[in-house]
Amino acid sequence: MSQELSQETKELHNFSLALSSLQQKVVDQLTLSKQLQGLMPRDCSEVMFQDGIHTFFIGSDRFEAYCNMNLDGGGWTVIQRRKDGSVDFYRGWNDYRKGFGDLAGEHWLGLQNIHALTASGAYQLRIDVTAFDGRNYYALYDDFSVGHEKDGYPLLVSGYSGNAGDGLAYHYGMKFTTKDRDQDKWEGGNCAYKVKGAWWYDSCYKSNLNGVYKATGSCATEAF
Ligand SMILES: [Ca+2]
Repeated sequence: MSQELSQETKELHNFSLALSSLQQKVVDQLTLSKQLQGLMPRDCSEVMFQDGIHTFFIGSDRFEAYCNMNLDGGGWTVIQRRKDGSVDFYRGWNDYRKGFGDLAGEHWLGLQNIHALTASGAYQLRIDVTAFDGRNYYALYDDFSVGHEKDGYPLLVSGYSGNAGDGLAYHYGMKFTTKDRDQDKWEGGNCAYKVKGAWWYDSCYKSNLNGVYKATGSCATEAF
């Protein structure tokens, strides 16, 4: 009897040791996963890369984006680029949600990625545009975020400086509208359909950076 008990005690002891080792392994895994997360960049400001496409991680999400490491101190994660009209921007909700185009050329990063990014920390937004006369202008916003999909990916942007004019104040708090999802404030119809774009339309816009691409021409300055 005593021998059996002793055997059982021994087994229990071994079991306890095994359990403790298992617990240690679980702790190690958690530590490792946290350490890896720290090593995995969430945007271009956390890397020492050169200009180009890089992979980022936010929580369990993984996405690719183009980093501009030269402009205004570098570290900029590009969320939209248009330069030659090679990519069609008159698209529906799903494309604007997940992103489209060529990251090295014309593209839209995707509302889901932009939301995940701007929900993970504090972000500035910088917009650089070239006018039809060839001059460059910029708008810098100190605070920029895009809200959750269930709220319509609303635009929250403030703290303007620059020489392009504040074309986003009018759009503050607006939901995102595409030709197949009217979330704008124009009761007469869908702004995206009307002006062939996709944006945080009110009724309808003072900026329309996903609108029809034109290499030459003139532009209207009044809100439609
Ligand atoms: Ca409408």
